[in-house]
Amino acid sequence: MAVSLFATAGILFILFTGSSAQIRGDNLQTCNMNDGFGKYCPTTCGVADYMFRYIPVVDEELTSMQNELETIANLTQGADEKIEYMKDSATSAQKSSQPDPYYKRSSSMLDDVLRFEKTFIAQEQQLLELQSVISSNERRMADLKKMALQLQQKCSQPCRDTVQIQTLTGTDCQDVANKGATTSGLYYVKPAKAQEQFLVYCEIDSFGRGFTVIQRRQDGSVDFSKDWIQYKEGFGYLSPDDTTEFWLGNEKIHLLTTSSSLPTVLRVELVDWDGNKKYADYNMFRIGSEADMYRLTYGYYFGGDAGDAFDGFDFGDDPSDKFYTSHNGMQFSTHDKDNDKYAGNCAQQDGSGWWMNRCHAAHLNGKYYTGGRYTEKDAGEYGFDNGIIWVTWHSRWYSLKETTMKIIPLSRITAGGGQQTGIKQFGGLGDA
Ligand SMILES: [Ca+2]
Repeated sequence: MAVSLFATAGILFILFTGSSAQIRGDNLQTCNMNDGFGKYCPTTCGVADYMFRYIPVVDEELTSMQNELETIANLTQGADEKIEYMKDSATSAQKSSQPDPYYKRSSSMLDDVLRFEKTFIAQEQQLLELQSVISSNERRMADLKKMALQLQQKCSQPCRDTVQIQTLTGTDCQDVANKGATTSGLYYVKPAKAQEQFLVYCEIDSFGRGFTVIQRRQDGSVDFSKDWIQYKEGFGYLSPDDTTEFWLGNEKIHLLTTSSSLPTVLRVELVDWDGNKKYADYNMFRIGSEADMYRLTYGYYFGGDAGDAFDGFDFGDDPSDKFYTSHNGMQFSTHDKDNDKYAGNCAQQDGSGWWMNRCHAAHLNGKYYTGGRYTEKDAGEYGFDNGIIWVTWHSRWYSLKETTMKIIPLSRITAGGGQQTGIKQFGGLGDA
């Protein structure tokens, strides 16, 4: 009896721990950088699917619990009858006032009956408690089912658990475009030096230009305060429709910019909170190897209306400002790997990974500030300018709304009629 009760309690315990872990959403745990690019975080569709998969298991557990309860109920009923029978026979034994042996036996039997009755009452109490636990559990199950149903209704469209990846591949997005790809989206590329292919978002325009996007900010949904390994491998999410934020990863950017002897142009595109768009181009853009701490080098500023923030900026604090905020030749720093030119740790103070000097005039991996303007007080513990900054356009206390960093071979950047075309093309607007 007791054994069977404990077993029931055990099942209940498993059910409870199981269901609470489920509510929290195990899927979230798997949605990290190790999961690789190209996968969405669990969508509501994914959660609904998960819950529906889970319901049959719980149903089964509930059924087996109910069976268990029925067995117990049967046992107690049997015991009930036994007690009645024992009472009856004890009474009849007393009534018959037979000589001692019988009376002794029946009185010790009565003691047994009393003990038995006590246990019985205690067990009945336990049963009641168990039953109330079960019914509250059933209520929770019903709530869960309702929630799952609501979630499913929200997913009126088919769930997109997998991301659409284009079939063409190449050494980079320009190569993919040269092979005939005309649609922006996710492609596998394999630069000459790469051991294996990896996924990138290719922005392909109507001039057949294929930009390989290496950084994207647009809504602050991804935290860019990450460590060395994360910046090395990349983080955030790639999406086929350019709706998500990410850092492609220093290793991949290194491979993309050093596998070919042809010069690569970095195009920086920026959008402020009034919807204004500007850009800056840098020719012969290269990111060194990890041994050289992913050092940034470029040949020269190639133009653009956002200004040359990579060259540093004279903030007016000190004549050396411009020198110490330039970025060409700087190694990459993260909070856990300080390669900057500052006595302190720029990346730690600004909560980002970047080619820090002492510290920056351009800072596109900075903290996302909705609305743009922020102050020393907003900047937390250290109070430095830690927003998304391009200081030749907006001040360091203005954080940009959107940024894109993308690369393309120099030979293709002017396709379609020079820089002006580049501006018009920006943001997917218009044709020449
Ligand atoms: Ca330092």
